[in-house]
Amino acid sequence: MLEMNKTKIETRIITLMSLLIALMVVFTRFISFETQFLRISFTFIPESLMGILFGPFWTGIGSAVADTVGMLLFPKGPYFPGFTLNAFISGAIYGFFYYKKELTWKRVFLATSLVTLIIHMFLTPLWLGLMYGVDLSNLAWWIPRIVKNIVFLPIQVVATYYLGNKIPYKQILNKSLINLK
Ligand code: FOL
Repeated sequence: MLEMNKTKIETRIITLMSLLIALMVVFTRFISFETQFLRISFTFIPESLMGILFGPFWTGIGSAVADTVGMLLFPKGPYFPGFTLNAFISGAIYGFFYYKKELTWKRVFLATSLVTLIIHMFLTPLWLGLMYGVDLSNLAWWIPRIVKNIVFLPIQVVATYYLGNKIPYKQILNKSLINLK
């Protein structure tokens, strides 16, 4: 009896993770703006939700799976493993900052700034440089990226704060898990 309930809880967790991974694929591949050198997406929404609920390790894994599955099913350009690493690191950062923590403005701003600096302003330009042979000393190339990140950072901070504080999905989830015990 106890074993069956444990299986049921695990099934719900796996189902929820799969749903969030599917949402990441949709947000990255379909509800996004993409050029060869720049992508604007709201993938941080399901990714942060996963971070809140499942922590750094599983969010890193989930984001990397979403990148790989998304590229396999809906290829846009050549597969490059650097972006899978990006997905893992950003997922791990959201999980590290948001799992079992109160989502204060400071905490959300810190996590978002860290992902912006490490992923969007350092690693992604590095991968794009390696992939397409971009000359990264060309300042004109950086302008759209810098503008995107300056505009997007406050949008992401406000959206994440709202997501983490105004929606009682956490209680809903806890209830549905506790009711199984
Ligand atoms: N390889 C893999 N593994 N995944 C990909 O998504 C991928 N995408 C491309 C090529 N190889 C890939 C297509 N090219 C950005 C721009 C172009 C691009 C890939 C990524 C980019 O600017 N990414 C930003 C924003 C990501 C977001 O907001 O979702 C980044 O910082 O990663």
